[in-house]
Amino acid sequence: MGKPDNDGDLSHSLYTPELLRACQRLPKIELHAHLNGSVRPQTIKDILDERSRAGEALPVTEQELADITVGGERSLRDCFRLFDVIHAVTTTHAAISRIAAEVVRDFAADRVVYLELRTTPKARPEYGMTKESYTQAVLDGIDAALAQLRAAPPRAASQQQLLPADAPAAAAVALSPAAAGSTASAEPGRQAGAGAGAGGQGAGEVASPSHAQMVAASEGVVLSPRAAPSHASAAGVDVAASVSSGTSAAAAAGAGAKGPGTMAESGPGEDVITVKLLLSIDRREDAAAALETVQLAARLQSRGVVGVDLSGNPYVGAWSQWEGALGAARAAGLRVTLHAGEVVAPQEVAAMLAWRPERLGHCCCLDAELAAQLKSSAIPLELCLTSNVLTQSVPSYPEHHFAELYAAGHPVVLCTDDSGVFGTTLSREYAIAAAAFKLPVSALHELARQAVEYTFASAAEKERLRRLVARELAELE
Ligand code: 6MZ
Repeated sequence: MGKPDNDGDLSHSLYTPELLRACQRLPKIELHAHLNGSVRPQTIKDILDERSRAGEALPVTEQELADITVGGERSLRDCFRLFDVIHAVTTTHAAISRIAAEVVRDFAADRVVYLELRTTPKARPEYGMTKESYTQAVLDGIDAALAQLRAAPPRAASQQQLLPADAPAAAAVALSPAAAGSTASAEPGRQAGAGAGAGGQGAGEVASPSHAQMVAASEGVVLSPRAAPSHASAAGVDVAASVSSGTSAAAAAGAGAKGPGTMAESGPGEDVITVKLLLSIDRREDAAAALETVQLAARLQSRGVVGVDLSGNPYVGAWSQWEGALGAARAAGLRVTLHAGEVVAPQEVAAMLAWRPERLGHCCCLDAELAAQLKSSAIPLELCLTSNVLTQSVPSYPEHHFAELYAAGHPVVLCTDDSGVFGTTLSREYAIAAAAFKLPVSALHELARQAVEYTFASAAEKERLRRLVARELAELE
């Protein structure tokens, strides 16, 4: 599991640092990101260190830890074993809040202006955790990150600077799979203090390197210290937080954002990241457990839960198990997205298409008939290039079905899936798409623009996002 390979080099050779930088400047929409799959590898290490210092027996072996931190190509089956390892580490509400806060800040740092994060509520009585308390911890972490981002000084998009590739890499950290097996780490140890109400910060939020940092380091791109918070130290500059203040973080105090999903109606110049939450049903869950998740999602709509996802090991479970719960989600006004066709499963994909979810994820392994049905359905598709290549669901970037669907005009949105596990960022996914499918800058802009239409945001929020994305793109044109 997790054998280092040269995929990082492969994608590296696909795009230039300049292209990556251009993609980092785009205002982007992320619609398919799993919380625990987006965890910073360093955070897993930190949590283990804390538990070790507390004298606890560690739940993972050295090898399993290396699998998380090194990355690289792994089969889908290995991927799901890796998620079990991550879940074995992230057993406290504090850890869950911390991860949620870091993930929000990482996406903001990557200039994501709207994030639909998804996670599987977990009932773990042995840790005093219910599905509800788990989800509250996630929401608390999101709130804490938003509070911190609101407190950061607003910066116009045009002020954000990326230093040239040959600038000194003061903040460079190499934990990335894109660095092909490098284990070097800057071991940043600064306490970042994520702001009021941070459930996860009680344990001390260490400025572990974000995916943006890792990708930037591997590309020789240095995120500008100019954007760093004034308290950042040379030894551990939290570039994630710093760049976020230059992207969507200008949720100026008083913008009125009240938590995830309550992005304020802000005026010109006030750029905020909006975060919504989807609750995932794990394919290992039976009908009753799936319904519990749906009911929880329905209760938490006022806190920014907008939908339900079906995900998990595609070799496990059957569609009939969850259809009832998904129907209840729909009846409660929740939107539904389904992982479909990550492996060959024609009957299931046909049933999913017939059910007509609001969005689908992946759809890698469709035969010609199903592919035609997908196209005629016009159901927007979340596509995760690196995830699909690394898990061998598709043979290579240029052969990814993005090309065919995009050419056919099918609605598609680029997403990261599991930025921690696959060592990627949304900017990097845009750069890979641009290079692999020879997309001009104007096409990237259009992809970013169109993504707004596929969000589960309300009509008013979509309108606001359209304006925000248009304004930021206009600054780049
Ligand atoms: C299907 C996936 C996935 O929910 O604990 N997950 N499900 N296909 C994928 N492609 C690689 N990647 C992640 O995040 C981790 C969980 O998300 C789902 C799996 O159920 C995994 O356990 P949360 O936050």
